[in-house]
Amino acid sequence: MKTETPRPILLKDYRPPNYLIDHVDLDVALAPERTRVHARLQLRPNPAFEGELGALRLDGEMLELESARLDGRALRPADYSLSDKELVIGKAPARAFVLDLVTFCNPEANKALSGLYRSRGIYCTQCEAQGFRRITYFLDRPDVLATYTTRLEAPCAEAPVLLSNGNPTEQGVLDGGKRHFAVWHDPHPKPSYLFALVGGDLAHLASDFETASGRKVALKIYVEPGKEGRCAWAMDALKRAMRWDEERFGREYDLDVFNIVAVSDFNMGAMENKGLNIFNDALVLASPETASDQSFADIERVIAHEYFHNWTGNRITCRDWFQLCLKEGLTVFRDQEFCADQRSATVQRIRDVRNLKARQFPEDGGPLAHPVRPDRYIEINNFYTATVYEKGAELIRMLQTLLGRDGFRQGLDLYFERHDGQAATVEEFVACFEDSSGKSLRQFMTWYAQAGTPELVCKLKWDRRAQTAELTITQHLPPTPGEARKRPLHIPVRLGLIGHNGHDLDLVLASGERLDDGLLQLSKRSETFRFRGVSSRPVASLLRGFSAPANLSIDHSEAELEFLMANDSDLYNRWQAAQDYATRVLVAHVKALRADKTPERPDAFVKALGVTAANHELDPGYRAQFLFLPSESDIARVLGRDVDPLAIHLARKGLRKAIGTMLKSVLLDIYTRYEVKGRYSPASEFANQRALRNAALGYLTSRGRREDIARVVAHFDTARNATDELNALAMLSELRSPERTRAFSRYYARWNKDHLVIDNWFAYQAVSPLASALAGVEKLTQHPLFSMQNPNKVRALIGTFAASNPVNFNRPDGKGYDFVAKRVLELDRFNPQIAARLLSAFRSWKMLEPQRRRLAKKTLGHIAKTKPLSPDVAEIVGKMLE
Ligand code: 0A1
Ligand code: ZN
Repeated sequence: MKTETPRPILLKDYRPPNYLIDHVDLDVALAPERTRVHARLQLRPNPAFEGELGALRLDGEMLELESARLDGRALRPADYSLSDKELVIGKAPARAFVLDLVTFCNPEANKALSGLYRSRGIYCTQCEAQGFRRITYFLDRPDVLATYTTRLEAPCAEAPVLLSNGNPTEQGVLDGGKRHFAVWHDPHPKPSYLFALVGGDLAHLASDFETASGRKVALKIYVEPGKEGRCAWAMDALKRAMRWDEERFGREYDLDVFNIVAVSDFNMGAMENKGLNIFNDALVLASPETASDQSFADIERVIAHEYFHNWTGNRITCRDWFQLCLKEGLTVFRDQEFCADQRSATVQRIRDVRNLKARQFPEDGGPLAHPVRPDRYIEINNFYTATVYEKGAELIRMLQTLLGRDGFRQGLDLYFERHDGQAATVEEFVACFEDSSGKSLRQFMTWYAQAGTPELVCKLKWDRRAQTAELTITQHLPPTPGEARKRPLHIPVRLGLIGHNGHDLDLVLASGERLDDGLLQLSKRSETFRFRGVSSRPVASLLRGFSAPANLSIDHSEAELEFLMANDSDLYNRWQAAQDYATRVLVAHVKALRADKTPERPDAFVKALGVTAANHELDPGYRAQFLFLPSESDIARVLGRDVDPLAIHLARKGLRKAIGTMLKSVLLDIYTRYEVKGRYSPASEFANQRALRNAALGYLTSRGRREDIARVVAHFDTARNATDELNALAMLSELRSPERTRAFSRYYARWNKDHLVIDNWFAYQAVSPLASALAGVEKLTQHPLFSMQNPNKVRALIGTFAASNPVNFNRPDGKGYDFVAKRVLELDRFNPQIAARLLSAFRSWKMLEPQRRRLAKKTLGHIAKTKPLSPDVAEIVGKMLE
């Protein structure tokens, strides 16, 4: 392990590669501890490279080089040099040539899960971002695109299934049937990070798909034998995604096969390798008993996401890793649009915004803030962030808002036409929209380069005599690390002015221009918009549909918030008004608690909430969203400083109890009315009913009376699907009662043979707000079913504790911090990516009240001083303490 933090890599230093690799032949003989890789690389000097050609520097890590031949001639030791990072051929030819390299790697020992590794006996690969260099020496950068022919060989018994990218071309047996081989050819030039291979004893579910132009595609989802029955939903989602991409964006699939493999040890959610997506099995396997509605929805989204990458990421890839948002932001936008079409668009938008605010806003407001397109990094794996993904998607959505759906589609079509087969940049992408629309997006580019969440401070003045309304919007751009002064952004603000009768007013600017779509475009620091013909005092509904990733600040009275909750024609903003109102109540409650005062009663808010909860004309899924209060971290973010997580927890608990008590009859009615009878279906219509019903049950349980506990226990005992069972378990986990212990024992007895489902058992213990939680989590790290080497287990137990249990992670004695820090350091020895991710749980430490802040800083200081540290952890802790 390297001990020093390497120097950052800078965007401005980008140079094209001096050599290109046109074709790669790989011959891989799989063996657990000594896999042999023969790579034949067809190289040539890059005509686009300026200056002296220089040495050929091939990336390589954790490899043992057996031999190297250039155009068939063995290289002598003097011809090359070797380090733990590179193979350097000092005088490579200035013409096309062939390099044959034979190397060995050790998949069994690979616990970083990057490169070639084994997961429960299955060989698999993860090459994004820089894992291919752990398979062979290579120009391991995304602007080197090659076609690949891959031959895999293994014992039949150990790996009866052998897969790689592209189409299968040949297979056969060797050694009298003991061994076998398979050859795959991928005709689409791709960067090395999209390479994949799989070998193992796998079962599969097969289906097929015919593309719009008549190509027949064989679809297969490979899983551990015995789990084939849990793939149907993923297969269904895949086919819907394939059709949707044709219909919405005109994108067809381009190979004869599409394979998905689910493995149990995976650092992230899934990976879009060309024609061979590899998934974390948690995002493939689903049955009514084992997967909640949330899991079904996540599977649908991620299956679609990886599939959509085939065009946005694979056919057109990134020139360099600074351009990561080019594929990720765009693909997240596409998966969001897909989900919105499959389900209720408003509910989907609310979910996406909740997720953005929960994950990206804290990143943008803390020491880890970075632009959607960063201009420096030490370890690229640290930049697979909510900013690159989710804020990146918001930038694409803003483009669509600014250009209109048709204008956006034209720009995207041009992008596909112009850059198919290339490694592109954000500038090239945005230029397509400028060229197709004729509009300048120069100022819009600032969104890509500037970190931080803008705050829009809005003031509305109404002039009764002149019958005009004047809206002033000022953008405040808070400083972020290394960037004190900011430039104003080009911001689409969708607006409605609502009259006293609850209807939207016509928006006519003083100039006479009508704003039929309600879209204002902000480009200066402060701008005033005047509307005429406004005969009564309007209520402003701003940032409708969350038209830009910004914080909105406007002085709405409580009566106005209630009015918006009941009347806004934009359902997203109705929900937003309820969240704002709840936040206001909760913040006041926290402040009262901290000042030892009695908080005001929340009756007006609760009554307003009750009106929507009881409105059976509204979609149950939407009403469930209405009922979900802002999270404890949301409240912390709004407070911004001097945060006391315990006070926040108590305030929220108090409001939940008040809701449960005041709205008891509405909630009971929901609970009885929305019981879903019959066979389980993951379709959103039914999932929404379950969501509303479980939300109601949660409030009723928070009252804590005998009858309430009996109700949730019965809900748990009689649950016929994972959603009801898990919701009840979550509610019971908050109680200090024998029912809690009994529920966890029953859950364990039922699911301990299922390595995926049992993760819930770990997670729901980790999330408990009870004072015993930390001791419980520490003990669980010794449990025979727990393993630090399995990222899902680490996420379920330690990740949940650190990220979703603010009260106990932020214990006033600092023991929560110490526990997580210890685990970060332990993980860092073999899986730096996961270690660095876990460490990000400290990202909001600067907002804490002084005592906790001091303890968190001490813990971070201890991590920073530890040696050795991976570059991954060193970079994060360094930024955290800057
Ligand atoms: N490109 C994948 C996510 C991914 C990124 C990095 C990985 O390893 C470091 C693995 C997967 C996606 O967006 O789904
Ligand atoms: Zn992606």
